[in-house]
Amino acid sequence: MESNSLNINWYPGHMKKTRELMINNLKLIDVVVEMLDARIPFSSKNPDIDEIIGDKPKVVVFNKNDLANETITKEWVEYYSELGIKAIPIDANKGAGINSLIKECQTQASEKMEKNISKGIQNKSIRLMIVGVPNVGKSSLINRLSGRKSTQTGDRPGVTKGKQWVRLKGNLELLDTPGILWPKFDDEDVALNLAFTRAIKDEILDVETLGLKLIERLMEINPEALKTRYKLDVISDNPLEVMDAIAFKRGFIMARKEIDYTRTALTVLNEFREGILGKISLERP
Ligand SMILES: Nc1nc2c(ncn2[C@@H]2O[C@H](COP(=O)(O)OP(=O)(O)OP(=O)(O)O)[C@@H](O)[C@H]2O)c(=O)[nH]1
Ligand SMILES: [Mg+2]
Repeated sequence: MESNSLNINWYPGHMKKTRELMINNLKLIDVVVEMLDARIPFSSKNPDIDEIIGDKPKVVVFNKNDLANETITKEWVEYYSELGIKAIPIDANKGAGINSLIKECQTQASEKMEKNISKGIQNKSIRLMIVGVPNVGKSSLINRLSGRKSTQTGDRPGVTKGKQWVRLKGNLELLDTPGILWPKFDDEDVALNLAFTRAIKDEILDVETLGLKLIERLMEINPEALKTRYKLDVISDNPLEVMDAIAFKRGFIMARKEIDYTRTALTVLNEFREGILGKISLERP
């Protein structure tokens, strides 16, 4: 599918290696761009990243904001702002928010640049690194910032030997290998959010159950989206009945009038992921 890293198993040894690589790369970096999914800013945040970054300047981006609820994204920006952290909603595919991101990186690095100048160091560029969980859009942002069509394949932790820097406008340089972070594991809701948005593979649950769980979640946060998209007159308060109703409306019925649950589940999951169900955020601050 989209990428191999969906199949990464985050066993402890791998986490330790990734962490060490990240800490080594960080020594070269002036500003960290921490990428979160605008639909799930809590669930898509790596649990250890703040400790790894330490007091290095950081900018948060809420990516895939084109798929998120605008009002809820504003609440998240506000919430981060109260924590003293600048968060910028972006769409790495289409480029919305990219200029604000570049500006904020320059702002974050200005203290360091002034220090350099006072030490007589001139023209040193600001070095950035993007970090985030799988599938959050790191490569898309790198491509967007660098204006290239594709980043190298094999950009996995431990694979890259020499460091590649990409020149950006405005005195910025970007490490072209992003830091792929492990997601949170401990909480079922978080795991579901990550699976709904494809940060982890579907196989954490069978696809039918995952689809049913998504229907259940949408019934809580946005039943209108389900009603409108699947032309349901009334919506039952039983998720399985809602799933059946969707299957009937779509004609996902097999021989002997059995419901094709796999197809129904995949349809709802895909239509959520592609934004066809609407701009839906799964988490509020
Ligand atoms: N709608 C939407 N899709 C996006 C956006 N950014 C990235 N995507 C899509 O999300 C998927 C993953 O994007 P990548 O850039 O490959 O993500 P990544 O973080 O590099 O993923 P890994 O390399 O697997 O860790 C692709 O299908 C992108 O097209 C965005 O802002 N909006
Ligand atoms: Mg990538």
